[in-house]
Amino acid sequence: MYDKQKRIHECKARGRFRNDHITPLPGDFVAFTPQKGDSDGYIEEILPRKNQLTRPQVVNVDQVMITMAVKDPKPDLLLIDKLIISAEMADIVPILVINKCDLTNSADITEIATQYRPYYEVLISSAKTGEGLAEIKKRLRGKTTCFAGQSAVGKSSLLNALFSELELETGGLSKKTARGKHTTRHAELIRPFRVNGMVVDTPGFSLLKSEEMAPAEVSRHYPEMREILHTCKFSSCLHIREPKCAVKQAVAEGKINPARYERYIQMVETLGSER
Ligand SMILES: Nc1nc2c(ncn2[C@@H]2O[C@H](COP(=O)(O)OP(=O)(O)O)[C@@H](O)[C@H]2O)c(=O)[nH]1
Ligand SMILES: [Mg+2]
Ligand SMILES: [Zn+2]
Repeated sequence: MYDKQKRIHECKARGRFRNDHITPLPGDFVAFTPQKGDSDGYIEEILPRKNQLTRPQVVNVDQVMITMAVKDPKPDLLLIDKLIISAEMADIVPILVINKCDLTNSADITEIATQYRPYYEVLISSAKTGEGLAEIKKRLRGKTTCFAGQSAVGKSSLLNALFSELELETGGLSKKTARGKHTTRHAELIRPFRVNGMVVDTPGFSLLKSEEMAPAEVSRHYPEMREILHTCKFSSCLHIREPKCAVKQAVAEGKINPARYERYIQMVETLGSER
């Protein structure tokens, strides 16, 4: 735990937490009593959490670096859209990272970036050449950040490149070091900044808790749709087959990206069929 002077205290949880089945988790803010010349302490109270991821167990996540590769693997933009929505539902700011930019020309990158740029921050990187790493690092400082995205997009490689002390497993292989093999199959919590700022490397797929959502709610999580929803003829409009729909109108006028809209329909239809 860090105090106001930003000193570290190694704390134990009071026994009553165990009795109440409360476990302090990475990312918690707590009230604690320092002991023995300030180096130790007891956690007295866990302050309210703004969110909680289940796998990995981490709380108070500020932002998620939703990572994709421009190719190898081909970006799954429906997954990206889902991750954005689950992040926003948990009060986590989504930031998109398009990695492996060394593998292709800028037209491919622009095609993806323009779908998101008006509404979300989009960073472009290469763990191989180091391009864009400084931009990512700047945004990690002082925040609790989770990296998420398809397997093999380069999440662990980015973190290794950002923080030279890390030896995360990449490409399914351990980074070979003098100290031998480092094998980590589960999520890793990393505290790369001396004072605050924590990073969670998740293996492959989204580990954000998926929330229950009614199909009619989906469009509220699209910034490009949100402002015009109230002008649809029907308040229950799903913006797919209904007449006098402001969203369909905006797509026709080129104000909403057609690829994003196509994926919106897929999202609503899968939700509908799961119910
Ligand atoms: N060319 C290129 N390869 C990369 C880049 N980032 C990661 N890789 C490679 O992609 C593979 C998967 O990377 P990894 O970090 O394990 O992905 P993760 O599953 O998202 O953690 C590895 O073979 C990496 O060497 C990059 O920016 N450019
Ligand atoms: Mg990894
Ligand atoms: Zn509509």
